[in-house]
Amino acid sequence: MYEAIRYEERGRVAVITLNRPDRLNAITPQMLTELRDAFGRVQQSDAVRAVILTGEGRAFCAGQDLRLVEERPDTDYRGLVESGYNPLVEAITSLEKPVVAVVNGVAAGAGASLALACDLRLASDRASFVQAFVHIGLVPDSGATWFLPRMVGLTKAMELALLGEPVSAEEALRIGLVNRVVPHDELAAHAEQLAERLAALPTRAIAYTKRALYQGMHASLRDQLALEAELQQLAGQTEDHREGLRAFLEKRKPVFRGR
Ligand code: T3D
Repeated sequence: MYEAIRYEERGRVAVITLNRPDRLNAITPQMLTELRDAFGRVQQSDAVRAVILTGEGRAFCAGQDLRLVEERPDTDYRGLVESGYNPLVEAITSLEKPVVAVVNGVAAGAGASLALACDLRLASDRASFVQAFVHIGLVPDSGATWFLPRMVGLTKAMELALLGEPVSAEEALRIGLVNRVVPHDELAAHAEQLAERLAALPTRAIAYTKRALYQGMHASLRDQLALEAELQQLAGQTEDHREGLRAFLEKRKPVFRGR
């Protein structure tokens, strides 16, 4: 069905794999279309309750395919970013299921941005992050200028964006760019475990929590308090909330169904 990515559903977990390993999974227009489609499928599916985004081969993603940029006659960069990358970033952040970037290798340019747009980042100890844009005279895009300062602070974000130096997995963990770093050979097992754990959570509450946290990045305290009340009202009507309460009172583990 797809060519530039692979899409699999492993029980409650969808695994989306960037699949151009010979080009370090560099992004093409086709890959963007397929990714948007895949995240749309996940959103529609009742069965899928967590997503892994990862790369085939030695890289996570090297960003925009620069060979295509060189070849293409189109100089409408605004249009390309607005219609290609931006909807994908929004599809990930607004997805009502948790998304884990399983960063198996280098994540550069918009490839790094895709990882930043995910809700959690689990990195191999061989992973690295490069704000590569400056090396080709471009501006960090696909949300990088929004995510970076919020994740690592303005001082570090400025350094990463201006100098474009690679950040090792260990350094990424230290500065708050990733959540966890694991030995490369154990990455797949850790990814599966984490995604399974997320898939077993109360999915509606997770969706509302994502929304609250993202909106909170640019809301006043008053607006945020109002939003929390509104979302709590929604969460309070879910089956999973009732199950969580029952399980607590019955001193057993809850079995959430994502409803
Ligand atoms: O245009 C628009 O629409 C605007 C949007 C822009 C969004 C962006 O993402 S701009 C940023 C684009 N990405 C980059 O600038 C990163 C370019 N790549 C690199 O800096 C390095 O390749 C890496 C740091 C990612 C990895 O370095 P390394 O030493 O591990 O690998 P390498 O030897 O450089 O690359 C291996 C191969 O992959 C090589 O091909 P070859 O020589 O074996 O045939 C290289 O050309 C190819 N490759 C790597 N990155 C890209 C790529 N081919 C096409 N596009 C790439 N982005």
